Amino acid sequence: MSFPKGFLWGGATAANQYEGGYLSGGKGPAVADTLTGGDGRNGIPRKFICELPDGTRKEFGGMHDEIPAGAKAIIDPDVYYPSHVATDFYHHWEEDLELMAEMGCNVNRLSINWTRIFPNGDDAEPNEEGIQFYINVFKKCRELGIEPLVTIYHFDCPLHLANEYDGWVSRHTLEAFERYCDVLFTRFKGLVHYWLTINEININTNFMMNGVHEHLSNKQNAEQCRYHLFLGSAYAVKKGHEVDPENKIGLMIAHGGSYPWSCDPEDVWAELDTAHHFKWFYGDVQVRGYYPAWKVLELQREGIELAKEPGDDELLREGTVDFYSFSYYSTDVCAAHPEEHGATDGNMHRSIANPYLKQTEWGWTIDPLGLRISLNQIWDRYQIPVMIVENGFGAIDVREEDGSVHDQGRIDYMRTHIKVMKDTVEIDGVDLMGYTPWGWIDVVSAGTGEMRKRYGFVYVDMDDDGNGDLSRSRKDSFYYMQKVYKSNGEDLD
Ligand code: P53
Repeated sequence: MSFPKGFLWGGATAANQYEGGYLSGGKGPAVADTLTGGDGRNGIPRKFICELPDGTRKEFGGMHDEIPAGAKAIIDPDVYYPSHVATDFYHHWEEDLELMAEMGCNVNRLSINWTRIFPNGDDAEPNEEGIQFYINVFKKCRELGIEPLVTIYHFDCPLHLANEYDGWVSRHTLEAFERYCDVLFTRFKGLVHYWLTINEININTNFMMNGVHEHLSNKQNAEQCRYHLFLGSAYAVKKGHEVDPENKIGLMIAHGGSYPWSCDPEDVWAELDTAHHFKWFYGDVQVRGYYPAWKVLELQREGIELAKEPGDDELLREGTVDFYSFSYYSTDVCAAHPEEHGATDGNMHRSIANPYLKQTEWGWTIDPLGLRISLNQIWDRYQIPVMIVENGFGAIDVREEDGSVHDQGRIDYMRTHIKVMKDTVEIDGVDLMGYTPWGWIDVVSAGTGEMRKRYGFVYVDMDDDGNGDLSRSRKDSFYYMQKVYKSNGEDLD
């Protein structure tokens, strides 16, 4: 058997990187709107400009620096912010959805901008204009035979909640999120049947993702943030099922495969311990409905006591997900003594170069077989349907005079990964639901804020300084994906 009939083929984006329309139609500012562009290949991070409690201003590096308590991220009118226009789905949505349909997609993973629905995150009433925007988008998707797959929360904490409430550290943010979920499920009922709760819930404890101050020095903050995210996810699952039993609601984890450096049990343990902390913890809580024993013991040892409320434990158990979705880009190597193997500080954590694998220009390993390994591990562990909701090749593209883009590297990346998916379905029997490669159309990079790091099958004319007419053109990979999708994954040559 090859890919089953009805397999979901599509593409993925996130509002904060794609939509633009900053403050249009009643939208409020999100943390993502205060992040500048960076330069990933030259180690220049994205930045936040913050106002400190003493009234002075200071810049902090996006993902890694700690934002001190009381600091508030601000928008400086003289600075360029890539999310404000991004690649302007807000004004190109009809054209873009038609391109998606032309490519043969039957699913569209996109996220809703929380601040388009609630401009401050916790307003008394939702913003009708924002709701209507998404109703139009979903209706158009359905007309085109495309099933929306909606990420409820993708790196877009409302700025008000981040600055005034310490983001997801606060129960107030969780409660605001629950009201946001209520609006989505009731207002989009019948238009949307597939949902993801919290994007990459496992890389989410900093200011950039979740408005958390002191995310490094204060472990209590990080754990409390995680706890609230789990409750938010569980609430979404429970509420979504109540409003419409047809809803299928999944978790979303940055999966990142990992290997031990050697067969030395010390290295094997280092890998398991890393995987437990980096990803399995998050899957275990959201699939099983409770914290694993090792995590409970770890919190006790470290003297961290989560602030809980009555009913929380029940909610976690009742809000377990219908399917496991994840992003997969690359794999890492773990060792008991990473410094002995030339470890460097990677995008999210220390990593060791794998001598068997090539890397992209941004230093991400290219590892198709690692995807088969991950899919099998997830399926073996949880026995619920699995979906790959991000995967792709971030690279510099050159648009020729005639609008064409010859992106053979991306085609090779897609072919090798889809071939492995086929083996996973045909040979391993993994219950794989679908595939939505990241940034099917060019979007702003989350990690670096760049436009030049492109993933799309559709090129968008926009550069790192905001120059470009935003016109769309089909890359060679567009025609390749069209062939793959229209043959239900049979024609991969
Ligand atoms: P970019 C790393 C860093 C930041 C976000 O990443 C990431 C990752 C990798 O897991 O996660 C996802 O744009 C994310 C998307 C993002 C994509 O990876 O830094 O869900 O928002 O664009 C690719 O190349």
